[in-house]
Amino acid sequence: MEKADLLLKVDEKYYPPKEIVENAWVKDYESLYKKSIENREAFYEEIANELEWFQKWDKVLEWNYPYAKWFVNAKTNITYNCIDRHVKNGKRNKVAFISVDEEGNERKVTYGELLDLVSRLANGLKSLGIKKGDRVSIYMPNTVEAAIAMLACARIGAIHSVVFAGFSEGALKIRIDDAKAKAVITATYTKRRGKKIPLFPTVKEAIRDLDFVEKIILWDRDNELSDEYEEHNVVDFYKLIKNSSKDCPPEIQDAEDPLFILYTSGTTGKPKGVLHTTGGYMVNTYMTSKYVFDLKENDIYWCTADVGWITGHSYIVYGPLANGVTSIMMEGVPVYPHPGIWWEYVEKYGVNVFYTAPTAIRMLMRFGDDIPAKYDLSTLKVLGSVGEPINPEAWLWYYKNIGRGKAVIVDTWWQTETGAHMITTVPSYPAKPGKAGKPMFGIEVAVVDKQGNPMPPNQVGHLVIKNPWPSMLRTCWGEPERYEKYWNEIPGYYSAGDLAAIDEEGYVMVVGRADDVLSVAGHRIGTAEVESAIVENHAVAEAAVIGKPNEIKGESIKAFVILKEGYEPSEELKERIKDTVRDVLGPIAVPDEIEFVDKLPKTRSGKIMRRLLKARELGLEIGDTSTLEE
Ligand code: 6R9
Repeated sequence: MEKADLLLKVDEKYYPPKEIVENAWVKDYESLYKKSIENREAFYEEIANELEWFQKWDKVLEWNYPYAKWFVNAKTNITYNCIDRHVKNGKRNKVAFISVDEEGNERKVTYGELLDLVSRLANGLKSLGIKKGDRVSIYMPNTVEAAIAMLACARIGAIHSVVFAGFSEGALKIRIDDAKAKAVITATYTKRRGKKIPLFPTVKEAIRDLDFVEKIILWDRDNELSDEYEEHNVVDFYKLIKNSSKDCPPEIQDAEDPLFILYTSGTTGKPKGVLHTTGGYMVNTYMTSKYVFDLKENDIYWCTADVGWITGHSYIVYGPLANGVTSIMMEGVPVYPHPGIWWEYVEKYGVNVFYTAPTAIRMLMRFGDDIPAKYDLSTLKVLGSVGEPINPEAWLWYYKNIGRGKAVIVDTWWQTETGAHMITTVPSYPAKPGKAGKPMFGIEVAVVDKQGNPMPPNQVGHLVIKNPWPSMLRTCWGEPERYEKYWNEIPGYYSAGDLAAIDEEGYVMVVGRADDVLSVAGHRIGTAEVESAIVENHAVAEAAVIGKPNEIKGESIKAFVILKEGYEPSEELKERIKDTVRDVLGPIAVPDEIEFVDKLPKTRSGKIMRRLLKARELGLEIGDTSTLEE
């Protein structure tokens, strides 16, 4: 907890500029928060009434611990609120997405065009036999085509399951298999650092033994595949769009009909399929986008996340579109072709709201203050942070060098499971560097011990949410027991799996994960997932993985590996093991360090005590070893 103690000392408050407070949707956080807690259902109902429903709810919430139904019996379609509603309200020619890449190519898609593309693809999916409730895996570059694919599924009530395109064959296969996807939507490749990274071959390999996958819908980016190439199960994405009708009435979805599955790392080797439903997710992503980013009609908004993560789902696709703003989507990395590329685009497009991750900020910081100084960043008013704790040094750099003291920072804490922001300050409220801040409207949080007793101010404990909320996960796909665990770990509360502390003024500081989940460059990676990838290398008998503090990535991965009889440790073997992890899981999960060992510390029940490995590695107190085997 040394790092935490250090952070707790940071208590300086940064007040927002007057213009931001005066123009904000939420001018008085305290009173709106109070109102939202005094009558939570009335609060969410008021927000829900800003959106369109084919039929209104009988009841806002039906809470049958730990199962919730929000907007009971209401009917809507999220794409109707994200697209049709704006087209109907005179925004047909307003740009919805500006899809850009590393080379400065851009593609603008208006709300009218988006309606056309999504409707056609939706009809195309129907023509392939995909219907309401079917699962469709999406393995796409971070371009507007990915958003179109997601929205087309949502239009017809098919459940999308986006898999981050940085994942490799093994990770993709597990996800397609678990969801029993009927189709996979993919592209020939994605672009990164000027290189084409093939996607289609990975999909073909991943589905080789999965006979329930009936179709691959392929975005042939360079029209390089000839007609003969189209086998009976491969359909061309744009041909399907072109050949389908543009009239596709949205499927009437119940508020509780599933919208998507998104896999996230847990404490076992198998990822959890977090399930989100329609109505509550729509209301909460709409509300938080509006209030936390203070989105206004003419704002240019840019979230640098990838659609493969929850941040991309909620804050590239659904939340911003529900608010009808113009969003930028970029395919590529923040440092290519040069480390000022993001700031170049902020200037070029006049970005007002910018949302990124601490790992990116720390990386860009290293290139120096001169780089952002070259650009006009004066349009920025809200700067968001997400994915991991932002250290005060990075916070201040972001504030000074990007916001130039004129923009506010919102440090948004939330999870795949929560669907939307849970803890953050709103733009009109003073922020403290390194502390996410205050609970969102309708949300009550606490920091407690394992029994659920509240911790005194500034003491680190388990972060819990005390009430159900509209965008909460409804279950884990096919594994209700894993869902129930969130609510049973500390009875009565939702356990986030994070450690946190709350100061005397009620600002929450999230310190990090409490479980065996790593946070590498803001991405959640289960230690068990990496370990099982390592043992796929034929030379490896057993492996244990820990996270080590890393200045840029938050955590780096170190693996302790026991080799099988007959294999000798060598540098070359380390590289081969890294290759195995890259092939199975993808580059983000590759260990930075590998150490060969003869044995691993284990509990009597055979569980690897990663805590001990970590303590030894970092030269810390070993702590309780009573369960150690020997
Ligand atoms: C949105 C997202 C969730 C985990 C979460 C926590 C960490 C996210 C944070 C943060 C401190 C923040 N996390 N935002 N920690 N401050 N502002 O990242 O979802 O990929 O599911 O990760 O990320 O540890 O539990 P997800």
